[in-house]
Amino acid sequence: MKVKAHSRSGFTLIEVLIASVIFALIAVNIAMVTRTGSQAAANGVMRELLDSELDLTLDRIKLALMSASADNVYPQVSAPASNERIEFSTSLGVEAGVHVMGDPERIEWIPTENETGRVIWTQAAGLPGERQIQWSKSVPTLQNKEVINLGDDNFNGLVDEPGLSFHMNHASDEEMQVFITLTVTKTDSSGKVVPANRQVNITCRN
Ligand SMILES: [Ca+2]
Ligand SMILES: [Ca+2]
Repeated sequence: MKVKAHSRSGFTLIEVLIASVIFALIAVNIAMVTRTGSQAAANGVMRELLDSELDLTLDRIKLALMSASADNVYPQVSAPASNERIEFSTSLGVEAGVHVMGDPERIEWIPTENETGRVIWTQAAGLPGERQIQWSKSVPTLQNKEVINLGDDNFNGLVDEPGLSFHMNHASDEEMQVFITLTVTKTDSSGKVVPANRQVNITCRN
Protein backbone atom coordinates (compact mmCIF):
# COMPACT_ATOMS: atom_id res chain seq x y z
CA MET A 1 0.00 0.00 0.00
CA LYS A 2 1.26 3.41 -0.90
CA VAL A 3 1.34 5.95 1.87
CA LYS A 4 1.13 9.50 0.76
CA ALA A 5 4.03 11.49 2.14
CA HIS A 6 2.92 14.40 4.28
CA SER A 7 4.73 17.21 2.58
CA ARG A 8 5.09 20.49 4.35
CA SER A 9 5.26 23.88 2.80
CA GLY A 10 5.02 27.41 4.30
CA PHE A 11 4.55 28.22 8.03
CA THR A 12 1.80 27.40 10.45
CA LEU A 13 -0.27 30.17 11.88
CA ILE A 14 1.40 29.72 15.31
CA GLU A 15 4.87 30.09 13.76
CA VAL A 16 3.85 33.26 11.95
CA LEU A 17 2.39 34.68 15.17
CA ILE A 18 5.54 33.88 17.20
CA ALA A 19 7.77 35.39 14.50
CA SER A 20 5.60 38.51 14.43
CA VAL A 21 5.84 38.94 18.20
CA ILE A 22 9.65 38.49 18.18
CA PHE A 23 9.98 40.94 15.29
CA ALA A 24 7.81 43.51 17.11
CA LEU A 25 9.87 43.17 20.30
CA ILE A 26 13.14 43.70 18.39
CA ALA A 27 11.67 46.72 16.55
CA VAL A 28 10.51 48.29 19.84
CA ASN A 29 13.96 47.76 21.39
CA ILE A 30 15.75 49.30 18.40
CA ALA A 31 13.37 52.29 18.49
CA MET A 32 13.95 52.78 22.23
CA VAL A 33 17.75 52.64 21.90
CA THR A 34 17.67 55.03 18.92
CA ARG A 35 15.37 57.46 20.73
CA THR A 36 17.44 57.40 23.93
CA GLY A 37 20.58 57.97 21.87
CA SER A 38 19.15 60.87 19.88
CA GLN A 39 17.63 62.41 23.03
CA ALA A 40 21.04 62.23 24.75
CA ALA A 41 22.68 63.81 21.70
CA ALA A 42 20.03 66.59 21.57
CA ASN A 43 20.44 67.26 25.30
CA GLY A 44 24.24 67.39 24.88
CA VAL A 45 23.85 70.06 22.16
CA MET A 46 21.32 71.94 24.35
CA ARG A 47 23.78 71.90 27.30
CA GLU A 48 26.56 73.31 25.09
CA LEU A 49 24.27 76.09 23.80
CA LEU A 50 23.24 76.86 27.39
CA ASP A 51 26.84 77.10 28.63
CA SER A 52 27.96 79.19 25.68
CA GLU A 53 25.03 81.63 26.10
CA LEU A 54 25.93 82.01 29.80
CA ASP A 55 29.65 82.56 29.01
CA LEU A 56 29.04 84.94 26.12
CA THR A 57 26.48 87.07 28.02
CA LEU A 58 28.74 87.35 31.09
CA ASP A 59 31.77 88.19 28.90
CA ARG A 60 29.82 90.95 27.14
CA ILE A 61 28.60 92.44 30.44
CA LYS A 62 32.13 92.33 31.89
CA LEU A 63 33.62 93.95 28.80
CA ALA A 64 31.02 96.74 28.81
CA LEU A 65 31.53 97.46 32.52
CA MET A 66 35.31 97.09 32.53
CA SER A 67 36.03 100.74 31.78
CA ALA A 68 33.01 102.11 33.68
CA SER A 69 33.89 104.94 36.00
CA ALA A 70 33.05 104.00 39.62
CA ASP A 71 31.59 107.48 40.18
CA ASN A 72 29.17 106.93 37.31
CA VAL A 73 27.66 103.55 38.19
CA TYR A 74 24.04 103.41 39.45
CA PRO A 75 22.39 102.11 41.53
CA GLN A 76 25.18 101.17 43.94
CA VAL A 77 23.59 98.44 46.03
CA SER A 78 25.42 96.01 48.33
CA ALA A 79 24.63 92.40 49.25
CA PRO A 80 22.20 91.02 50.31
CA ALA A 81 20.40 93.50 48.01
CA SER A 82 20.90 93.51 44.24
CA ASN A 83 19.39 95.06 41.14
CA GLU A 84 18.41 93.75 37.70
CA ARG A 85 19.64 96.92 36.01
CA ILE A 86 22.88 98.91 35.98
CA GLU A 87 23.50 102.36 34.48
CA PHE A 88 27.00 103.62 33.84
CA SER A 89 29.31 105.76 31.76
CA THR A 90 32.75 104.69 30.66
CA SER A 91 35.84 106.80 30.94
CA LEU A 92 37.24 107.53 27.48
CA GLY A 93 40.44 109.08 28.83
CA VAL A 94 41.78 112.50 29.71
CA GLU A 95 41.64 115.57 27.45
CA ALA A 96 43.41 118.76 28.56
CA GLY A 97 43.56 117.45 32.12
CA VAL A 98 39.83 116.65 32.24
CA HIS A 99 38.28 113.15 32.28
CA VAL A 100 36.14 112.62 29.18
CA MET A 101 33.10 110.39 29.73
CA GLY A 102 31.32 108.32 27.09
CA ASP A 103 27.54 108.36 26.50
CA PRO A 104 25.36 106.85 29.23
CA GLU A 105 24.85 103.08 28.92
CA ARG A 106 22.52 100.61 30.57
CA ILE A 107 22.38 96.83 30.98
CA GLU A 108 19.07 95.42 32.20
CA TRP A 109 16.74 92.48 32.35
CA ILE A 110 13.43 93.03 30.56
CA PRO A 111 10.47 90.64 30.96
CA THR A 112 8.77 89.06 27.94
CA GLU A 113 5.51 87.16 27.49
CA ASN A 114 7.45 83.91 27.94
CA GLU A 115 8.81 82.53 31.20
CA THR A 116 12.24 83.99 30.47
CA GLY A 117 13.21 87.60 29.88
CA ARG A 118 15.86 89.38 27.82
CA VAL A 119 19.19 90.96 28.70
CA ILE A 120 19.45 94.27 26.83
CA TRP A 121 22.42 96.59 26.50
CA THR A 122 21.45 100.21 25.69
CA GLN A 123 24.04 102.54 24.21
CA ALA A 124 23.59 106.35 24.30
CA ALA A 125 20.65 105.84 26.71
CA GLY A 126 18.14 108.70 26.44
CA LEU A 127 20.06 110.35 23.60
CA PRO A 128 19.04 110.72 19.92
CA GLY A 129 21.40 107.92 18.85
CA GLU A 130 20.05 105.43 21.42
CA ARG A 131 20.62 101.81 20.38
CA GLN A 132 19.48 98.58 22.07
CA ILE A 133 21.25 95.26 21.62
CA GLN A 134 19.96 91.92 22.93
CA TRP A 135 22.53 89.69 24.63
CA SER A 136 20.27 86.89 25.86
CA LYS A 137 16.60 85.94 25.74
CA SER A 138 16.80 83.03 28.18
CA VAL A 139 17.09 84.67 31.61
CA PRO A 140 14.41 83.80 34.19
CA THR A 141 12.84 86.27 36.64
CA LEU A 142 14.85 84.88 39.57
CA GLN A 143 18.23 83.19 40.01
CA ASN A 144 18.39 79.41 40.00
CA LYS A 145 16.82 77.98 43.21
CA GLU A 146 15.73 81.42 44.45
CA VAL A 147 12.13 82.27 45.38
CA ILE A 148 10.56 85.49 46.65
CA ASN A 149 10.43 85.03 50.43
CA LEU A 150 12.87 87.62 51.89
CA GLY A 151 15.42 84.80 52.29
CA ASP A 152 18.58 83.59 50.51
CA ASP A 153 17.42 80.21 49.19
CA ASN A 154 20.48 79.41 47.05
CA PHE A 155 23.04 80.51 49.68
CA ASN A 156 24.91 83.05 47.53
CA GLY A 157 24.59 85.96 49.97
CA LEU A 158 21.81 87.65 47.98
CA VAL A 159 18.14 87.75 48.92
CA ASP A 160 15.43 87.18 46.28
CA GLU A 161 17.90 88.20 43.56
CA PRO A 162 16.73 88.44 39.95
CA GLY A 163 17.97 86.18 37.10
CA LEU A 164 20.36 88.95 36.12
CA SER A 165 21.57 90.78 39.20
CA PHE A 166 24.19 93.39 39.96
CA HIS A 167 25.57 94.34 43.35
CA MET A 168 28.65 96.27 44.44
CA ASN A 169 31.33 96.11 47.07
CA HIS A 170 32.90 99.52 47.64
CA ALA A 171 35.07 99.71 50.74
CA SER A 172 36.28 103.28 51.31
CA ASP A 173 39.96 102.41 50.78
CA GLU A 174 39.44 100.07 47.83
CA GLU A 175 38.35 100.24 44.21
CA MET A 176 34.72 99.39 43.58
CA GLN A 177 33.89 95.83 42.58
CA VAL A 178 30.76 95.04 40.58
CA PHE A 179 29.39 91.50 40.94
CA ILE A 180 27.30 90.10 38.10
CA THR A 181 25.14 87.04 38.81
CA LEU A 182 23.39 85.39 35.89
CA THR A 183 21.08 82.42 35.37
CA VAL A 184 20.27 81.21 31.86
CA THR A 185 17.78 78.41 31.15
CA LYS A 186 16.90 76.20 28.22
CA THR A 187 14.33 73.42 27.75
CA ASP A 188 15.61 69.90 27.01
CA SER A 189 14.04 67.32 24.66
CA SER A 190 11.76 66.00 27.43
CA GLY A 191 10.42 69.48 28.20
CA LYS A 192 12.47 69.92 31.40
CA VAL A 193 13.87 73.41 32.10
CA VAL A 194 17.65 73.20 32.63
CA PRO A 195 19.43 76.14 34.33
CA ALA A 196 23.06 77.25 34.28
CA ASN A 197 24.31 80.04 36.53
CA ARG A 198 27.51 81.78 37.57
CA GLN A 199 28.78 84.89 39.33
CA VAL A 200 31.70 86.98 38.05
CA ASN A 201 33.07 90.33 39.18
CA ILE A 202 35.06 93.21 37.76
CA THR A 203 36.86 96.16 39.32
CA CYS A 204 35.84 99.68 38.29
CA ARG A 205 38.53 102.35 38.35
CA ASN A 206 37.70 105.81 39.55
CA1 LIG B 1 20.26 84.11 46.85
CA1 LIG C 1 14.51 84.07 48.43
